[in-house]
Amino acid sequence: MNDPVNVAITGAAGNIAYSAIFRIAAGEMLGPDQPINLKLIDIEPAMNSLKGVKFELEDCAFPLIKEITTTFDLDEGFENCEYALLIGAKPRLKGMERKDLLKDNGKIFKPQGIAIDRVANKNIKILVVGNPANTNALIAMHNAPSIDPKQFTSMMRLDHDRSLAQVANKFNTEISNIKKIIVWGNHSNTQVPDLSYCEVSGNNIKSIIEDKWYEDNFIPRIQKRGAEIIEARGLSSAASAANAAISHMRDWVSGNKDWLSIGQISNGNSFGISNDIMFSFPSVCNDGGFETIKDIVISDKLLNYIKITEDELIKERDSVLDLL
Ligand code: NAX
Repeated sequence: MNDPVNVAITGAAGNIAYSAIFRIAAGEMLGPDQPINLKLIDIEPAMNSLKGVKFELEDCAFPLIKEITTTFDLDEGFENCEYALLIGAKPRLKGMERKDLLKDNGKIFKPQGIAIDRVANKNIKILVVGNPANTNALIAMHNAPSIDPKQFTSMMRLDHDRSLAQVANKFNTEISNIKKIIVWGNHSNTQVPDLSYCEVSGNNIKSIIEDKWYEDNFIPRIQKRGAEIIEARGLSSAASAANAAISHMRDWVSGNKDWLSIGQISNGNSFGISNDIMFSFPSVCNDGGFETIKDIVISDKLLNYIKITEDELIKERDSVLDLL
C-alpha cells in the first residue's frame, strides 16, 4: 500500500459529485493500492447535505478511505492536495446555454485558483468540470502562478466518450474497436468532433462515412448531447459526467496510449490555435503526464469549424479579463 494522497472535490454535495465520490473511494480513479484522504468542498449552505454524503461514505467502510474532511474553507479543502476535481458550479438549466453561466460561475474559480496556489501540492493534477469548464480552468490557472499551467485541464472526456458511443452505434461494433477519435476546442455546442483519423477495427473510416451523416447527424448530435439529456431528464448529465471525470484522471495518472481529448492550455501548440485559451487537443497519457498528438493534417472544412470554437473561447476569455 502507498501512503494516502489528498483528493479535493468541489461541488461535493451536488449531483455529479454524488456519482463520482463513491467510485473514487472504491479505487476506480487512483487504483486499488492507493489510500485516499477525501477533502469534500462545497458552499456553507450545503454543509448539512455534505454531512449526509460523509455519513454514507463511512457506511460503505471503504478500505482505501483514511480521512474524510467536509468544508467550505478553500485553504482547508485544498491543503496539500495532489488531485482536485473542480465540479462545483451552477448547472445549466433547461433553455440555458453555457455562455449564460460564464458570468456567475467564473467568479467561483478565481478564489479556488488562489487557494490552490497557496496551499496545494505543487504537483497537483486539476480537472475542471464545472461549466463553462474551459474558461473556468483558465481562470483558476491564471490565479495559481506557482503551478505549471499543464497541470490544469478541462473536461472534454464526456464529449469524447459520447463520440465513441455514436460511432459504435453507427458501425454496430464494440467501443474497444474504435480508436483515434478527436474532439477539438470548447466543451460547448461549437466543439468539433473529428473522425478524420478514426479507425474501426484498425481500418480508417474517413473514406466510408458519408459527409451527410457526419455533418448533419454526428457533429450536431455530439455538440448538443448535453442539451438532449437536459431535455429528456430535466437535469444535466451526472453519472456520465462523473464517469468521464474518473476516466480522465485515471488515464492521466496511470497512462493510456489511445488518443484522448483533453482541454489544456493552448500555449505553444502546433495547430496555429491562439495562445492563452483552454482548448481540447488530441493527446495521449503516459508517465503521469500527457502529450499532444502532432503531425495531424486538418482539412480546410474542419479548420473552419475549429476557427468557430477557437473564436468562442477567445470571446469567453475576453469577457472575464477582470478574473484573470
Ligand atoms: P449540482 O447543482 O447538482 O451541484 C453543484 C454543486 O456545486 C452544489 O452542491 C453547489 O452547492 C456547489 N457549489 C456551488 N458553488 C460552489 C463553490 N463556490 N464552491 C464549491 N461548491 C460550489 O450540479 P452538477 O449536476 O453536479 O453539475 C456541476 C457542474 O458540472 C455544472 O456547472 C455543470 O454544468 C457541469 N457539467 C460539466 C460537464 C462537462 O463535460 N464539463 C458535463 C456535465 C455538467 O453539465
